[in-house]
Order: sequence, then structure tokens, then C-alpha cells
Amino acid sequence: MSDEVSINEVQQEEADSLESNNEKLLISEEHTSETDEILDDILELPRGQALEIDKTYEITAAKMTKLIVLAGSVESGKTTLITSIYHLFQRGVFAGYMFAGSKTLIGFEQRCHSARISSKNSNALTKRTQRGISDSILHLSLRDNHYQEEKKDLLITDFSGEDYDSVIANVELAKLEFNIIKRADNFVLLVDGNNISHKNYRQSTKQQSILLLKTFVDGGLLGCDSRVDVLISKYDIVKLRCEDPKILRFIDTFKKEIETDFSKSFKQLRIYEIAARPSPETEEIGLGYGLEKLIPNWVESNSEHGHNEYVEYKPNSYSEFNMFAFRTLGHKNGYENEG
Ligand SMILES: Nc1nc2c(ncn2[C@@H]2O[C@H](COP(=O)(O)OP(=O)(O)OP(=O)(O)O)[C@@H](O)[C@H]2O)c(=O)[nH]1
Ligand SMILES: [Mg+2]
Repeated sequence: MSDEVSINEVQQEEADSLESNNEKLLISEEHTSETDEILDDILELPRGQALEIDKTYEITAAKMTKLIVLAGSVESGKTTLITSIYHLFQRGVFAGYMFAGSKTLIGFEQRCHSARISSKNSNALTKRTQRGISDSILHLSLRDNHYQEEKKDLLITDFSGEDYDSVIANVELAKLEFNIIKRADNFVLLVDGNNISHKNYRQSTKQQSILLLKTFVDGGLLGCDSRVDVLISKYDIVKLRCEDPKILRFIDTFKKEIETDFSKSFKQLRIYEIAARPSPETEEIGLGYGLEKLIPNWVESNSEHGHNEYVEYKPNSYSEFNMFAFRTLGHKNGYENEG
């Protein structure tokens, strides 16, 4: 009898526990669907860091956006140029435009930090850009200071000089790594002013710059639709050295050679001297020297790559740079058509 009771009790206990488990399961199922609903409502907030190429689609799909590709050897001044543009717009109106927002504020701030007094560096420095980093695109929205036109959006690349140096004279690798250049509204080559005005480095600097341009032309990444700016950077240093007439003569010859070799290859070729962040010794050259002519051209140039236009483009690899070009140029010419 006592055995029977105990068996019944055990059975009852088991039934109770099964019921309670089912209840728990139901609750957890309810919870899961509730959680799913909540998760559906959660928006991914922008982190504000420089964008990876595939994250720029949101910007390029919404508005006409100008893509500015900055190129140049290691330490030629690409990142400093970007940070100076950001500084200049923080001060107020510059070159007829004012700051109207950015989805990559933290990316700008990270690049500016080492140049600030708070970083405790005695000289304004810019950290070297690491090779092959993926989050390398900065976004800047600008408005004309008379509020007459809509805001204009720029995407500016901050790739590493090592990435550029590695493709010099290697057309196939250049095509593979830098197909994004085909999509550039402005391609900007920085030539290190410190090196081109130095007797030990000027020949190699000249040759490397010309060779990099040639590589991109031979690879079909730059052509008759391209707008190309060649910038002789760190012009404050050139200025300090120009008591030696040979230096200015060398730079003049270099500029003429660029014009002779490439002016017919591109839609537009311009050569500027800039000093994105001059040293305090050269008082007559202020922060952002030369940029007031450059920026309006970047903002106003009419793109050949409108989003609704058909642009002949066939990416030849699935690298991130190429995927960006693929997305911004649309599906019409992309992988979908490949057999
Ligand atoms: N005097 C002077 N120095 C500059 C100027 N622009 C950049 N520099 C310095 O040049 C160095 C290299 O500049 P970066 O902007 O880091 O060069 P980068 O092309 O981004 O180099 P990578 O990231 O290695 O490709 C930094 O120490 C800057 O402070 C300038 O206008 N004048
Ligand atoms: Mg850099």
C-alpha cells in the first residue's frame, strides 16, 4: 500500500514537473518572440568611426556623393590633409563652405588627436596609417555659406602609403587593389614636399610619383574622364629650403614633366602647392595653405558617375575596394551579369 502511494506520488510529481517545464517553455517562447520584436525595433547607431567601404553604401545610395581618393607614398601627408580640412571647417567658413555634419566624427577626432596639445606631443604629429586597414573612409557634409544650394557630401579615402608603394609599376596588382579609383570623382596624388626638396631624395620621389600615375593609367584606373590633382605637400618646408635655386628649378621641371606626360591623358590635371599643417617657423604660410582652391573643385566638379547613369565597369576581383565601386556604380555592370 505504502509502495502504491509512493508510486502515485512520484507519478504526480513527474506530471507536475512536466507541466511546469511546459509552462517555462511557453514563457521562454513568448520571451523569444518579444525579444525578437524588440531586436527588430533596435536601430544600429552609427559608431562615428571611419567607414569601411561597404558601410558607405547608405550615404552613396541616398545622395550624390563625391568620392575623393587621396594617394601618395608613405608620409606624403594624406592623413594630415584630411585632419586639416576637418580643423579648418571647425573654425568656421572656409573656401565658401561650412561644416554641415559628418558620419565619421570619431574617425576625424582619432586622426587629429596626436596633433593636439592634449596629446602631449611637442610637435604636431600624424600617426602612420596602417597597411590594409578596412575602415578608411571619412565622410564630410558641406553647405555653401549663403545657404543657396543643398548640402554636398564628400567621401575621402585615407589609405596607407604602404598600400600605394606596393603597387608601383605593378599594373595587375594595382587593378586588383585599387579598382575604387575608377569611381573617384577626384584622384589626388600627394608628392612629399619634404622629399622632393631634398637633394638625396628628390630624384626617387619624382620617379615614384610619375610611376604611380603611369601604373594607374596603364591599368585603366585613370583615363580621359579623370580629374587629377597633383599636390606638392609640406610647402612650408620647400619654402624654408628655397634659398637654394636648384630646389625650385627641380620642382618646376617636375611640374612641367607631369603636365607634358599626363595633361592629355585626363579630363583635368591641376598641380598645387599645399601646406596642410605648416610648421610655426613659416609664418607667411598658414594652416591649410593652398586648400581654398582645392576644396571648391572637389565639391563642385560634375561627376561622370551619377547613380542613374550607366557606367561601363566590370570589377575583376572581389576585394573590398572593388566591391565599393561595384555597389556605387550599380548592378547593371556588376557580378550579376558575369556568366
Ligand atoms: N611641415 C609640415 N609637415 C607636414 C605637413 N603635412 C604633413 N606633415 C607631416 O608629415 C608627416 C606624415 O604625414 P601623414 O599625414 O601621416 O602622411 P600619410 O601620407 O598619411 O602617411 P601614411 O599614413 O604612412 O601613408 C607627419 O608627421 C605630419 O605631421 C605640412 O604641411 N607641413
Ligand atoms: Mg596616413
